[in-house]
Amino acid sequence: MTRRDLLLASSALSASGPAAEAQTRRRPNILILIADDLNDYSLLKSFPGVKTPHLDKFQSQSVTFTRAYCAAPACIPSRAATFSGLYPHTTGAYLNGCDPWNKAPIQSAEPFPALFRRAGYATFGAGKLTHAPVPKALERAMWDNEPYGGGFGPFVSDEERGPEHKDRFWYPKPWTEPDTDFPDVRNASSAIEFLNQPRDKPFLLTLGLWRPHTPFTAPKRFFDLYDPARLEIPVPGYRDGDMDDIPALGRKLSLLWGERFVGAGRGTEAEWRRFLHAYFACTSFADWSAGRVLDALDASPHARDTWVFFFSDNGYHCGEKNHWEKTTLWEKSALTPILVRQPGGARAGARCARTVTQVDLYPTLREICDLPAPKHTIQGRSLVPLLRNPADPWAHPALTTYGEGYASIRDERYRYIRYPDATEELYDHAADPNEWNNLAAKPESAPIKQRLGALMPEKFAPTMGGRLG
Ligand SMILES: [Ca+2]
Ligand SMILES: [Ca+2]
Repeated sequence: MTRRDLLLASSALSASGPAAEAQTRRRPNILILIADDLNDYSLLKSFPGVKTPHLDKFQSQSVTFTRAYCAAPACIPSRAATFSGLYPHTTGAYLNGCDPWNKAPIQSAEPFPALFRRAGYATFGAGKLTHAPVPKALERAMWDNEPYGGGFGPFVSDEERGPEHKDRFWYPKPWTEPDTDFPDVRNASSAIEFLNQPRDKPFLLTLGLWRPHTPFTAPKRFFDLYDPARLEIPVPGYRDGDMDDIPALGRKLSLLWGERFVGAGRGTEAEWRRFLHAYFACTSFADWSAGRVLDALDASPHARDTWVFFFSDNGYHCGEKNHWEKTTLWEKSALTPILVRQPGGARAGARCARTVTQVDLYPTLREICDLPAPKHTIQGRSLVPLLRNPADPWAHPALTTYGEGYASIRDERYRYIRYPDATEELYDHAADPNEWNNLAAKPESAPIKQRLGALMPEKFAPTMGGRLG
């Protein structure tokens, strides 16, 4: 057994080991970096030329879960599921605007930062975390500090946008004012300050970045990394006529957001290039922000005993399936690769192709840090066996939902989608990674649909409310 294996084995062992042993061995630190609306273009190199040098380096040190999916393809329900360890179909937190932390059953759940804190960890949160109001008492149970969010800005002013651009979220601009105009810069600096302090107990540090989410403002140097005239248009996953075999409810999801930037459908080529340019710039900006914190960790006394997790709350369309942003049940919205760097560099650079979800993160963190049982029963499965051996058997397809009765099941080969009116889509990723050919109506698909359909929720909790788009 190598030293790396021993390190990993010791953390896995402690979950079942005697309490006395756990008390004498200091628990590891945890650093969690959450990006907002970052898709797989850079992490899986599915779009050529997106520049993320810091995450590339971090990925070479980490295990990448290449088939990791969000529980819900929008900020608030995705984060509610990740922080609570509960799937949306069991809580009703499906949509943005649903206010999950003030309603049963999530209001009585113990989010993982609160469990860490109760177990004796120092906890520090900054940036975009739950992105929904958390009652003060619960916030105090979660964090030692009062987490500073900061918001989506900076935005381009009304005067500069002009009356023809009403939506301040959809006006890209290379920013020439100071970097500190960006909450991501200020929050990363506060995380770095935290890392540079000596600690007498283990810590959980969670930093939520606001980019690459709109508004597409980023320091100008990140826009300067790209020549919009050279970006690939149409995007690699786009195909004319792709919507022809999609049920009406799927087409309806596709039109959400569409008119905000380019009008329904493709818009013009110039608008498409402008969108991509801005998204790539904001992606490179998020990469730089993550890199600042990772570099600070590696230069700190905590580098050797800290696990690092990186993921985005949801994926992102840039014109694939005539769609912009997230809020669909297709691969582009659901895919959120998870990167995990283990102390000692175990399995550095490995890729795990098993289908996992962000709901699996809570039980994973609990096992790694040997935490006591949370106050509520969490769902998901610990990823520790896959971190030890990325090829370990794992017969758990990933579930993504977006509203009552909207469900998508992904196994290592297929994606099966079912809408509330019983219309369906089925895609074979072995032959069709862009999900262009809906096979649901083919007679030979029946046993596949039956097998995957049996894994969908039998019941959907009543929705907590919110909005589709
Ligand atoms: Ca998001
Ligand atoms: Ca199609």
